[in-house]
Amino acid sequence: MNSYKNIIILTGAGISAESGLATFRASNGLWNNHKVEDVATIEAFERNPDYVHDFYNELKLELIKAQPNPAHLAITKLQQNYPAKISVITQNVDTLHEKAGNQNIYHIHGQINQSVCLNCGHILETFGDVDTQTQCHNCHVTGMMKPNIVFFGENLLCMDTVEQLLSSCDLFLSVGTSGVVFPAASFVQIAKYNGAKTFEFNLEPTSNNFYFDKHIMGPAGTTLPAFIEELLKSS
Ligand code: BV8
Repeated sequence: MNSYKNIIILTGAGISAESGLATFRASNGLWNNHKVEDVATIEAFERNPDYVHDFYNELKLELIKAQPNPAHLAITKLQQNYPAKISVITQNVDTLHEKAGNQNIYHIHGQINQSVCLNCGHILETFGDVDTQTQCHNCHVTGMMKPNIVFFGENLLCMDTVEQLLSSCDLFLSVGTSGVVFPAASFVQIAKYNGAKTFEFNLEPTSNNFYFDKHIMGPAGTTLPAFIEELLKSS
């Protein structure tokens, strides 16, 4: 194995599957019995904010109980022992990377324990319920809180940093993502173009096939720790 200086680990719902959390596209297109387009679009939120708030308040109860699995923990081990800049770019809104002690985490699709005030931009951090009656702690306006989740049709968060990281990346690991949602699905292409070695960790090859140097099949809770052990041995 080479020695790397700028590592990106892109994660999707698959890294949290072994922590008991549902992925998005494994079931019959329903996600926690809701259609994604009924809850994860800006139109859905504008049409029925209470319905979307209820969905995310319910999801919070599930995500708060989940514990990190060996895949999340292996990332902490790598960050603590491998001499490189190691960034976690996650599409997940759960906080399992934080719970595992990962550092340099970028939630490009937002975070379940955050709501944003559409009036003043204040971020409210809470695992408690938020709804159209919630008053902003900063501007004190009521009814303007939105889950700090990037809905379909909204721009991603942290993209300036992500673009910088991708420009100098020399090792790109994609873990548990189907490569269906853009622009996250295009990150491997950018990394590859910039000369990175690219590895995909999934149960099956995904639509991004072409851009990966190697596909490491199997559950991430097994494959990622094994890969990281090898990387640490070689450093
Ligand atoms: C954007 C928030 C610019 C909810 C999410 C029309 C108008 C506007 C935009 C578009 C449009 N048409 C297309 C687009 C682009 C759109 C898009 O990509 N659509 C897709 C569906 C075609 N993207 C956007 O809208 C993005 N914004 O483009 O802004 C813009 C703005 C205006 C107008 C034009 C452009 C916003 C994208 C973010 C949407 N929000 N989530 C929430 O999370 O609560 S996306 C949602 O999908 C989640 O964030 C999730 O993380 C993400 C990706 O899914 P995955 O994580 O990959 O999960 P999935 O279930 O799919 O796959 C899991 C994988 O794990 C599988 O491969 C499985 O095999 C594997 N696995 C399972 N178990 C394991 C495992 N692997 C290893 N081990 C295991 N144990």
